[in-house]
Amino acid sequence: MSAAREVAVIAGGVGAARFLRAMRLSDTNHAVTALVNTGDDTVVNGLHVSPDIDTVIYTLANAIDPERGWGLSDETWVTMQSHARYVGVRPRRSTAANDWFNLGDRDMATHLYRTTRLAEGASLTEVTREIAQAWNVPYTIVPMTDSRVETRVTLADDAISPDGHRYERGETISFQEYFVRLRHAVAVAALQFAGAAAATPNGLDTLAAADIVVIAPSNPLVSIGPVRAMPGVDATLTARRNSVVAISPIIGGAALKGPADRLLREFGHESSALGVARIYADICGVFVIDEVDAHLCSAIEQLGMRCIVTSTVMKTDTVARALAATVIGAVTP
Ligand code: FO1
Repeated sequence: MSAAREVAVIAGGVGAARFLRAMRLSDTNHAVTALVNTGDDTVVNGLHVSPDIDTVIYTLANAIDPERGWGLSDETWVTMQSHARYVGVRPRRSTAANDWFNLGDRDMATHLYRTTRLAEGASLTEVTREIAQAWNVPYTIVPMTDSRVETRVTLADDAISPDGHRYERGETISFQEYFVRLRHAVAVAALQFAGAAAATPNGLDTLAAADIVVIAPSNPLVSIGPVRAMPGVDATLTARRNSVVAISPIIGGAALKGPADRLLREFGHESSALGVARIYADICGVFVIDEVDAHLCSAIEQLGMRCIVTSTVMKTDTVARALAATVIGAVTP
């Protein structure tokens, strides 16, 4: 068992949540702060939803639905199904009775709590702390900012969603419309992190002072990208680059979940661990890749990074625990 360390984890959704759970499984009581992407946040049926924060909290609470990777297990969908009554009377441009972004009945309590507390004047940081406490999460979960930053996606082609909504080429839509309504099965021409340049990032002091910073195996463009788009984040990481460890979310050229591989190609990157390493080369000194990508190690090291090869697919607790130990062990105290 290694000594407890202060660890900051820059986190997106499912991959990050699984890595944070792996940290919990490892034997040592590290003091972990997760700085979580909020570019995916959305308002659904009047409720403020923070998908990545909730995925992290529910996973650490062992309450996540393991198949979907989002929302709660043993969920019911009565409220969702009850929207059907109102769909026919909804004016054309209204977002009422949203029936494509699925909020389970139990999950909805979280969004009701968050929305009410925000309306009472609490910050997203405070509300997130309260929600994490309610779920007995032992780590500090912090939204990347309390300012509003919105990931927006510009479509490269005309598209039609499975529920029949038509989108035009060049149209800019919210991240959740792209991810959920269009099932990220459309070409993307541009990404924007609206509000990021003017946002105040949370946790810059933690990013500077932690013993280790981990960039979780999250989408480098749409999960880690919004965090990096805020002032001071890249500079803080660059200044301590040798103790920043990133885990590749791309394994054997593909993402385990989500559109990371497709987006990398669309934005001119290689869809490989090497392609991700190039994106992180300025801010990160240690890059962890899966065994299937071992042949990429020397090219990654030519970027001036240390490359570590290990099992990164956290299918079993044994693999997860070993990955967490390898990542923490990569930086000497
Ligand atoms: N993902 C889906 O694919 N379909 C959904 O209907 C959906 C609903 C949802 C509700 C709450 C929540 O916290 C997450 C939800 N997600 C859903 C996941 C979410 O869109 C993605 O995890 C992220 O934004 C990408 O990291």
